[in-house]
Amino acid sequence: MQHELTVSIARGGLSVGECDGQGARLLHVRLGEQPRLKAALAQRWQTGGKEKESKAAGGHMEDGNIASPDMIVTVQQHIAQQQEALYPGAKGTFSWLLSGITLATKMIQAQIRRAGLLGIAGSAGASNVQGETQQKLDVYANEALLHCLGVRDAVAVLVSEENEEPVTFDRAPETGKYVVIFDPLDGSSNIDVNVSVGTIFSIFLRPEKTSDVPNAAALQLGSKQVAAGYVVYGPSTMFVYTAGNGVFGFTLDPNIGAFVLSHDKMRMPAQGQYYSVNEANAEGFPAKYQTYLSQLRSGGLGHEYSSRYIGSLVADFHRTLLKGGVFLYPPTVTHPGGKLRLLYEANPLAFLAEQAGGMATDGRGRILDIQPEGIHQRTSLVIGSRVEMEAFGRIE
Ligand code: FBP
Repeated sequence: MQHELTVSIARGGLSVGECDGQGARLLHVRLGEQPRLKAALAQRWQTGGKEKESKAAGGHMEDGNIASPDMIVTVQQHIAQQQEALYPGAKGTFSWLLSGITLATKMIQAQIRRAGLLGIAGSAGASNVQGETQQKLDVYANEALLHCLGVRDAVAVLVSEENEEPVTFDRAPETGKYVVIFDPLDGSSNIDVNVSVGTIFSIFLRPEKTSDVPNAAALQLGSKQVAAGYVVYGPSTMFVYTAGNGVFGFTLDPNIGAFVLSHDKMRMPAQGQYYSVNEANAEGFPAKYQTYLSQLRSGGLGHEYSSRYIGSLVADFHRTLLKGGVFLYPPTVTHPGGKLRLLYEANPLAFLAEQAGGMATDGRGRILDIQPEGIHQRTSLVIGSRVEMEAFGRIE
C-alpha cells in the first residue's frame, strides 16, 4: 500500500500528514516544545527542501525561512532562460541589451528615491520636442538610458521622447540588430509631489531591408515588437516585461540590488472594478466615450465602477494590469488626436496588455495595427480587461 507523507511548517508548529488513500491521519506538534526537532527540520529544509517547491521572494521563503540563494530568479536569469527556450543557441545578445535597461533604471530609481535631498526635483528650465517643460530627472533618465544602451553593440537605433530625432549608431546589420524606443520618465510632472512615475520601453528588430523612408527602422507596426516593458518607481520599484511569451514582473530588492521575480506569468483579470480617465476633459470627449463612461458608472457591465486616476500612465496601467478594469485617454479638445504617444507609450503597453489577456484600441482599431507616420505621433488610447474592452467595442 502506497503511503504519502506530507510535511508543512505552519502556525509555529509542524504538521505531518499521512495519506494512504483511505484518509489522512494528521499529527500536529508544536515546535516550540521541540527545539532540537525544530533545528533538525530547519537543517533538513535547507538541504532537502528542493523537492518541496515553495516560492522564494527576495531571499525569504513564504514561511519566513531564509531561502537558499538558488531560489531567487533575477531578471537577467529569466531573460536568458526565456531566450534559450524561445531561440535555442541564443548567444545572449538580447539579454545583454536588456541589461542596459535594467542598469539605467536602477540608476534612475536611485536618483528618484533621493530627489528631494539631492535638489534634483523640479524643472530643468528647458522644453522637449513636445513643448513640455523638461524636469531635471527627465534629462538624467534620458542620458542614463542613452548611455547604457548606446554602449551595447546590439543597438542600431535609439528613439526617446526627449530627443527630436532618433540616435543612430554606425553598426553592421549583423551586430546592430535592435531598435529601442523609450519614454525615459513617464508622468514626470508628478515627481515633485512624490507620486509614482515610470520608464517605458519598446524593442524591434532592425528591418533587414534599408529604406529611404526617414526613421523607417522606428516606424514599424506595434505588432512587430520583439519585447516591451516598463519600470514603475512606486513604493517599490518593479520591472515588468514581455518578450512575446507572457508577462513577468520583477521587484528590485534593494538589499541585493537585483530585480527578482515576484510576479510570474501575469494575467490581467477578465473584468475589474475601476475605470481610469481624466474626467476634467470629459465634456470634450466624443459621444462614444461619454456613453461608455456612463455605462460603467451606471452598472451596465454588471456592477458599478469606481474611478482611479494617478495621472502617471505607467502607474495607472500597472494597477489595471494587476486589478483589471480600463484606462482611457480619449481625444480631447486640446488633443483631438489623443495626447499619449504611439511609439513609446501606447505600443509597448498594448503589447503587454495583449500578452496578459487584455486589449488596446485607439477607438477605431487595434493599437498594434496602427502604421506609425512620425516618431512622436500621438494617439487616443483605451486599454484594459477583456470585458470592459469588448463593451467599449460594442458602442457605435
Ligand atoms: P509624459 O510625462 O511622459 O509626457 O506622459 C504623459 C502623461 O503624464 C502620462 O503619464 C499621463 O497618463 C498623462 O500624461 C496625464 O495627462 P493629463 O494630465 O492630461 O491627464
